[in-house]
Amino acid sequence: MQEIVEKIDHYKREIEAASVANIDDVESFRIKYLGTKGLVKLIMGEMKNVPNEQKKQAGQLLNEFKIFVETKFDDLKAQFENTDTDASHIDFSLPGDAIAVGTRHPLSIVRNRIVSIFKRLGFAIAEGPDIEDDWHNFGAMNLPEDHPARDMQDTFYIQQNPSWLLRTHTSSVQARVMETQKPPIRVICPGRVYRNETISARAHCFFHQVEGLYIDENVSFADLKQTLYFFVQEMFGKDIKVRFRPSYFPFTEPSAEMDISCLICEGKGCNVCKHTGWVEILGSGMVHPKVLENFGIDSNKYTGFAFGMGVERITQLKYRVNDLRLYSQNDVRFLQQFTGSV
Ligand code: 2NL
Repeated sequence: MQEIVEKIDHYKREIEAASVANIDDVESFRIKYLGTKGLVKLIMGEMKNVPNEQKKQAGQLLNEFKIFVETKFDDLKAQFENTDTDASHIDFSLPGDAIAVGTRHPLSIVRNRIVSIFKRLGFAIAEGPDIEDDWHNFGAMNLPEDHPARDMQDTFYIQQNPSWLLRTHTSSVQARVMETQKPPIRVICPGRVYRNETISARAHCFFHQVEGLYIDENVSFADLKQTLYFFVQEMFGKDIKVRFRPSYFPFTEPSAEMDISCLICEGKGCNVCKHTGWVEILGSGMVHPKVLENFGIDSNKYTGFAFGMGVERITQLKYRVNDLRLYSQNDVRFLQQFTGSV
């Protein structure tokens, strides 16, 4: 017992005098006195040699000693903790770190512009799933069983019998609109579509489309022409000229492709318009009566027009992007060129 008392006295003096120069010294102090093999533990180990009747007193002494060491440790540590609350030396007038602001993707910029033009004409926006069943993508659109677009080579099948596939156009979204709404219908459907193509500058396995559909009584081809003419004037400027060429789509009859006068050479002839003065920008037509009937819409009462355009194509004409792969490579040197565009 006497031995412990002396030891504690001795170390108390040593600890009282202890000083530290840095945080490493504080850690050495902790290890020396409070560590698992430290002095406090060592003296505790000696308790077993103290006679039973003195154990209580020795225990108390030891406890006080332990608290004494811990208090000293806390004091030493506090010397190195930042207790500086004086902000007078901080210059609040210094400029902050600039936040790197991203840019909108060119396809988003162009899609938003297309959509906002049609919104002003009273079109609502509709969206739908990228993964579709055969009916919404093909069947309802009057694409016959043996149509090449249904080919495994032409699109991505997730499952067969029954077919689940990646949609090849956003007509599937319009199919869902016709399924759930009654005419008059006036919707615009932006979205990503897929084709099983080998990737090159001019082809990709996915691209972006905006399709439109307008069904009501007395909707005519004149409405189609004027609506699309208004659209290209808003998109490319009032001086734009348009022409319609007869075409074929299984879901429209009659069908037409719309060309605009070449923006690059103003119709004089260049390699963008292949020296014709015209560039194709979209496909369109009067909705095939069979498509209307597929959704229980009376084709004697109602008519409609529909169109579809590739957002990449419009972006290429607006921003002269000549390689489709740039749109999905995420190269900031490309994307940063659209800074400030909304
Ligand atoms: C193109 C051509 C087109 C349509 C899409 C359509 C939708 C319904 C009914 C009838 Cl619900 N037609 N869409 C019509 C004609 C052309 O797209 O070249 N797209 C990139």
